[in-house]
Amino acid sequence: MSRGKTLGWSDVTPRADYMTRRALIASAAAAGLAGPALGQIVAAPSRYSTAQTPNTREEITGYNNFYELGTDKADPRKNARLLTLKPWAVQIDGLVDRPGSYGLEDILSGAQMEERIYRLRCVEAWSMVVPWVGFELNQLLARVGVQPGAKYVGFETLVRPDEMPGQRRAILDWPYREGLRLDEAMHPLTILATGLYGEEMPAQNGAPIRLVVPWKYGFKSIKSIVRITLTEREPVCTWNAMQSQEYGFYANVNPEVDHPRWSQATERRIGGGIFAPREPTQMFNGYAAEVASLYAGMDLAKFY
Ligand SMILES: Nc1nc2c(c(=O)[nH]1)N[C@H]1C(S)=C(S)[C@@H](COP(=O)(O)O)O[C@H]1N2
Ligand SMILES: [Mo]
Repeated sequence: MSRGKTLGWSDVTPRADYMTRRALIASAAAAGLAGPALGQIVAAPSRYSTAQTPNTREEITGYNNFYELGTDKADPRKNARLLTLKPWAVQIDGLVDRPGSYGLEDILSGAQMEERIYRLRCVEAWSMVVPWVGFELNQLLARVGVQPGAKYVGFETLVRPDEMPGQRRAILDWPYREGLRLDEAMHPLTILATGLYGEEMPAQNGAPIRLVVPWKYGFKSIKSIVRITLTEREPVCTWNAMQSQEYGFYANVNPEVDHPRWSQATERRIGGGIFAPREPTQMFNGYAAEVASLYAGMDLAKFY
């Protein structure tokens, strides 16, 4: 981890990966920018994308978990228009060299955007494939300078009950909070997503900026982030704090460790139709080759 000097984006984005033209337009639009020279952008699929066919935009934006906007799967889309997305800032604090409130435009200005087609496995045993647009969280962490004592990263969602009807009720202990171990946060699969299907992130999917950690149950992928805190201690996570027997801190997708109230061995792919057979759930949601080494020697039934 670099420390002691101010990092420009060019210092932390060594790879020559280029986002698609559509993704670039989306991120530039999200940042309120005119956009750089589009002609120079080369479209290249990310090596981290799955070859599976993504779910439709209708499925991805119409079947959501975003309790701030309601608990029914159709509520978030219905209530999406209530949310004010501009201006948006993210407070970055705790064990970092350059704490502060970072405007979204600033965060996106130097980020190396890519399209990442990822599998998404909800702890409720349904799944989708989503073509996100985003950038690796490690880019932002390098830019703010992670201090040596930091071992975890905590995240918080916006609290704005007048715009988020779900927050007027004590469904969860607001703000929605999540966290990762620092090595999980630094992993190249872990992204901050600002769009999907090459367009600006719909509010119901966690606009303007949300976490995506594809090998963990969906509840770890916290939406509409306003705060990122580097800590020495494991951060409080909403679902884990509420029901720790059912939702662990790690929440790695694991077909061998059942939820106390249902099996995690199989999943229902959204959009498959009522006659489609359930699909077997894969260890680490199919990302074992990339992430299993993070948990070497850990008892995954104990650290669920
Ligand atoms: N702030 C916040 N983030 C959240 C949630 C939520 O209720 N509030 N739901 C989580 C759950 S359970 C899942 S499965 C995913 C769903 O993301 P999607 O609606 O984009 O598919 O978002 C996660 N992030
Ligand atoms: Mo979920």
